[in-house]
This record gives sequence, C-alpha cells and structure tokens, in this order.
Amino acid sequence: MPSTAYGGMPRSGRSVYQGPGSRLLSVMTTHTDFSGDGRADVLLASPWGIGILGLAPDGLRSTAMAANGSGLGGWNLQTRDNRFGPIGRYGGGAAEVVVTSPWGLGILRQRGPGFDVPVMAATGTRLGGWVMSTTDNVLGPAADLDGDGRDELVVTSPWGLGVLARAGDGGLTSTVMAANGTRLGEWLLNTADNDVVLAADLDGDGRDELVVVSPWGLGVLGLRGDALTSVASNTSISPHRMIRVWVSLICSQRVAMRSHLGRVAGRAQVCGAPARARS
Ligand SMILES: [Ca+2]
Ligand SMILES: [Ca+2]
Repeated sequence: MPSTAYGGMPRSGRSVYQGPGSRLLSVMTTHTDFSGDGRADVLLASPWGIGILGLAPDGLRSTAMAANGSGLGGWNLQTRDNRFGPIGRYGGGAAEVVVTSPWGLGILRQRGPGFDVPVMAATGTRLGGWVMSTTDNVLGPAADLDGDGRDELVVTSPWGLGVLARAGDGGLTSTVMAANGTRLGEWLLNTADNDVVLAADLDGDGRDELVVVSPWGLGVLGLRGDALTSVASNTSISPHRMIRVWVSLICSQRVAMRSHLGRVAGRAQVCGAPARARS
C-alpha cells in the first residue's frame, strides 16, 4: 500500500516545498506513480510551482519540478489559480492529473524532470456533447468505468452528469451524458444534491462503479452497455467488498476534509486506506 506521508524538505538543491503555502495534491488516490517506475510519488503545489517527490533510500527526492510561468506544452502554469485533480491513469499508463484554470482544462503528466500537458480544452469547448466549463463543472472522480485500463473523468454540472474519456485523436470526448431528472436505473439523477464520492470496482468485474450519495441515501452506478445505471447491490456485492468500500469512503472523506483545509504544515499524516478500493 503506497504511503503518502510527507516528513520534510526534499534534499535537492531547489525545493518546490515552500512551507505552509504548499499543497499536497496526491492524497486522494493510490494511483500516484507519475514517473512510471512502479512506485507511488507525491505531487506538490506551492507558491513557486509544482513538483513530484519520490522516496529514495535516504529520503524524499524531487524527481520533477516546474516553476510558475512555465509553458508546459502550451499550458501556462500558475499555481495561484490552477487547480489540480483528480489524479488518474487517463492514458492507461503512468498517473496524470487534471489541471484547471479560469481559461480551461488540461491533463498534466510528468515527462522526465519536467511536465507537459498533452490535452487542453478551453472553457466553452464542446467535448463530444459535453460543454466543458471550469466555471461550474465539478470534476471527479477518475474511474475506469468500461474496464479498458484507462480512467475516465466523471464530471457534473448544474445540467447533469457526464463522463469524459481520451479520444482516438488524443483529445477528450464525452462517452456518457445524463441530464438531471434522468432515471439511471432506479437512481434519479440530480446534481444539485448528488455527490459522486467514490469510484471502486465493487463487484470485481474489472470495471469501476460509482458510489453516489444524496439526501435520500446511497446508490451505486455502473456503466452497463453505453449507459450508467444503478447496479443491483445487495446480491452482487459481497460483505467483504462492502466493508472495504466503506473503509475507503470514510478515509477518503477524512482526507478530503484535510485537503480542503488545504495546507501541509510541515508534515502530513494521511489515512492509509486507499481512496479507490480494488481487489
Ligand atoms: Ca476506461
Ligand atoms: Ca465493477
């Protein structure tokens, strides 16, 4: 189980870590291997820029960094107004992170000691049928709903819910769209009070399901065919899996609360259970 605990300054000459203004970004998921070496990394943003820390025998070392103002494949990095997340394997390989700004959305990945943003879309762009807007879209979680080994991006807006996936041309396109008021199986979609709180493969079929909560209760949505639908839960999900999901849910909420507090005060102790349960 990867650890995201952070215990001090990286020992490189320059440091992306800038004390209380730094934000630890890689606490919401276990898939944080940005370099592709099979080991989890720590992603940080600070008033200086962004960086990735990897655990070496003598401590944490920065393996990639970029200063604010860098042009990352056309993306103007500015941690003052850039927001990061969710982290996912959108290309099916190493971890990548969605980055948003008032201008639009990109997918940021590590490239050697730096970063690039191979996918960008300005606010107002139509991705398939979904009109992407960083003004009112809520992004996440990342989930491999179709089981092809690549994560999709779940996005909600005042209109409804969409699923964005990498397209053949390398861009993003919507693979699922559902307006508020639509019945997804037995679940009545209303993004005004629905929250997608977790993605996990609850039934072990290799496809992630989405755990959705509302004032009414909790539902599980899965991609069946080309549509999201509520998954018959009690008969197909073993108690063992549900326990893992609940532990993950509780821990992800604890982590989310700390994330909203938004500060790494010298060290971060992170709940160890994965935010996305797989077995
Ligand atoms: Ca997928
Ligand atoms: Ca599944």
